[in-house]
Amino acid sequence: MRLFVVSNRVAVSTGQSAPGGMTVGIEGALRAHGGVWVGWSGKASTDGSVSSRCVAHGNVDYVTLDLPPEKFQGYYAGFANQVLWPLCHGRRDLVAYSSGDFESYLHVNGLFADELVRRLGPDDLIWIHDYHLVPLARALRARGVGSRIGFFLHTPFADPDDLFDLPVHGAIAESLEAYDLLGFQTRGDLESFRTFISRSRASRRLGSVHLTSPPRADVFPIGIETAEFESTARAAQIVDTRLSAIFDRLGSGIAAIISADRLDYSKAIPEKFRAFGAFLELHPEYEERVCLVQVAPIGRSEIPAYALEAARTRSAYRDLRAAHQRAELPVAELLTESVDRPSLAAAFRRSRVGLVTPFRDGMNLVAKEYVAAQDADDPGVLVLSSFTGAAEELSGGALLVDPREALSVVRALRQALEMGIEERRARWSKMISVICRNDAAAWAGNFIESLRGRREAPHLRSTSIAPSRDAPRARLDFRAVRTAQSSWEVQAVSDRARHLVVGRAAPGDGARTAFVTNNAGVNEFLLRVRSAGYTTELLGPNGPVKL
Ligand code: GDG
Repeated sequence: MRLFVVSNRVAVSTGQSAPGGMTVGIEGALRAHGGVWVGWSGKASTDGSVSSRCVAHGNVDYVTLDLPPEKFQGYYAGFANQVLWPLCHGRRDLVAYSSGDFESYLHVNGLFADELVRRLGPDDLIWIHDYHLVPLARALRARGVGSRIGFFLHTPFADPDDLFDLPVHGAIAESLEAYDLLGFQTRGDLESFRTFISRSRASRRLGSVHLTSPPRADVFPIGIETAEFESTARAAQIVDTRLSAIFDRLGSGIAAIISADRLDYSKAIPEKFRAFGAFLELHPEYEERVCLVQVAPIGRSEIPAYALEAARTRSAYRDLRAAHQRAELPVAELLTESVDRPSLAAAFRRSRVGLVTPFRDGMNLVAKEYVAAQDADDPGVLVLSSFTGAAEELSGGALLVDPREALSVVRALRQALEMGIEERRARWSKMISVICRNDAAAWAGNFIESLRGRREAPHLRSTSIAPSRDAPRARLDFRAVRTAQSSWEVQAVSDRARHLVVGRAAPGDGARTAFVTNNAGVNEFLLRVRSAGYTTELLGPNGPVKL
């Protein structure tokens, strides 16, 4: 079996560079199985057709396609980024639908499918990424591909009402239903997906269309390469000259507040500048003691809403600087070009606060990277929008805010800047344990295992129960595997079927609960499980048994 990953862009890796979050998870999975990564090259083809090239690194082939420019516009800048992206981020006001763009979107997905069909073998597994490629499984099925096909949505799932307003909502629903497994960042996204599909099915049933059962779907919150990012942050110098010029001027008495977002209206950068201005007006004692550093690389500038957002961002930045003129250190710095990754990691580590305040975000890897970059002895504080997927995982440690309410950001900034070392450490510990447990490799591994039809993910924790003289047959291997965002399956496998133990655990507030079913050897097992830190409940045939 080979793994085929398909995404709009491909990060062709030479193994030398330090790629970003999603890339690492995907590359790890590709290297583990051997595979192929297919995506757009970033270039237009010259004669209106598709040309592809393949570069091999180790056991991974990177296939990039040049796409015909007249179709690419409608696919990328049209339906993907002026219909699906705004819909998925609650901005139906920015939707610019045209049937021509949708045709181009389907056409380009068909071109991807043609390329894949040329390369696929019968046992290969296909993992498709993100909103650009929703129709790809359907296009593959139409070409006779019977392989397992999974889809992961990096953005939030759109509000079902908004999706239903699209003239092509039926085609979108049928495209989603062509997958064997769909993965989402949060429970809320999964629920929205289910609502959309069940309403769509109900409307299609009215037309007496025969329906099969809905596709499998689950929550797979994306992780980062935590250990690698931590060591980069610890070891790296800020070599980016623009960033180092800023940090060199920050004396020990001045704290940096850092943000890094693509310049996108979903990231609410102008609103962040305004909230920061409000913070300084309400707390003038911080006037000379903090500096907001915003890294915001510009992209998608061919789309009017992005050009407008860049202008709004620059204007809010100018207003902030004009209202808070300082002799030595500017109140804020805005870098609209990309910074190298080690410099960014090192800057995260040197910043007292990570300020991550999008209006809406599928996950937000910057939040996780900021946490991973911190010094365990003296960690900074994460201020995080409640409307990010990351908030679901990091709520135990981050200060959650509503980016539409400047005052909630103001309060959190003050709390962050005044927080003592003990509380900072306690909050950071909660976040880092989540980020370590669900890193990029675990994310990709969980998805792929699930797509292959095996519910158990790679072992994330395990303990072994040795045989004893009293119960020689009670040798049980006990393991906890993560099956979804907040659910663990506790399994114990014995040398005899009657010792099989299966249960569920919800990590919740840290209390771990194992439910076990067993008969012979159960006391030994329970003792061991408890001493491994689990509380236990014995399940009989009719439910829990009192111990
Ligand atoms: C989409 C979803 C979801 C940013 N500036 C620079 C730079 N970055 C890196 C960050 C981070 C990545 O880009 C951005 O990831 P995010 O998750 O924050 O946001 P999106 O780009 O919108 O990503 C999002 C993600 O997919 C994964 O599923 O979390 O919700 O929208 O890694 O560090 N990297 C460098 N220079 C920069 O200037 N090197």
